[in-house]
Amino acid sequence: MKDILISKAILESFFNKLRDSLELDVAIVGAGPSGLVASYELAKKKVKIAIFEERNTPGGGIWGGGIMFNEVVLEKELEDFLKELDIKYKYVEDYIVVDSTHFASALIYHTTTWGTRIFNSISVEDIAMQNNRVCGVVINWGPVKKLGLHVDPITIKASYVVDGTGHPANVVSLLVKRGLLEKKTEFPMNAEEAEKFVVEKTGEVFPGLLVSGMAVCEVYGGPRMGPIFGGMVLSGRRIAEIITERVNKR
Ligand code: 48H
Repeated sequence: MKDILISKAILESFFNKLRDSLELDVAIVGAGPSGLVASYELAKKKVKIAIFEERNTPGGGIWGGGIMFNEVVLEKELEDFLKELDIKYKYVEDYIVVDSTHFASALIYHTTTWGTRIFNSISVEDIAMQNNRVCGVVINWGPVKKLGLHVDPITIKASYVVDGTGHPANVVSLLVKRGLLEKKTEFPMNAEEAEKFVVEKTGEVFPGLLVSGMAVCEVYGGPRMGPIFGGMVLSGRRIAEIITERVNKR
């Protein structure tokens, strides 16, 4: 029966992929723009990396554009990045505009082409810690979290974990609730300030744990920026720079 061969192909392929991802250089939590860009830059440098995304659709806030008008805006400094990824864009006055479905799918396509594994429908429900350092993520199925089922998770080891979970900073919050870290909360809209803030503050918040994208604003009390995504791209790039420097030093 051919149907059984189809089932076998899926099981073998998925379990090989997951088994091979049990020990990573970098685990990124959340497949939003900052996590996708960080993974793309790191995968190009042959860093062993996986993204865990609790929804079954990687792309985070990109798809929705601005109030569901599916276009996103980027600063003109990002033109070279768009060209590198063969992303189509246009100018409206001084800003670049990109169709959000094209942008999301291009980031997903390029990072996975370079070797990033994206585990969608998998939620990070906790972190692993040793010697006061974050050393991995604790995963479960996204629907298990959504339905509140009592199902124990499994652990993935990672030299670095990136909180790319957007507005709620879900990974950082796991340390905050244990009294291991303090955080502020996101400030009101100011696109110009926010775009600089998010890049400047991107980095390590706790040994082994880095924070990217909107989670940076939540952790350090930075303003939000609405549907402009240059800061998210640059924050992802900054994560890759920091981790590459550390990996090279080792
Ligand atoms: C697995 C998880 C978990 C978890 C959440 O919000 P995102 O798009 O992330 P960023 O920071 O790269 O981009 C932010 C941008 O989209 C945005 O919202 C902007 C610019 N807003 C400005 C404004 O003013 O509003 O994506 C985060 C992803 C999502 O896909 C979540 O499903 C996922 O993380 N996620 N995945 N385990 N515990 N928590």
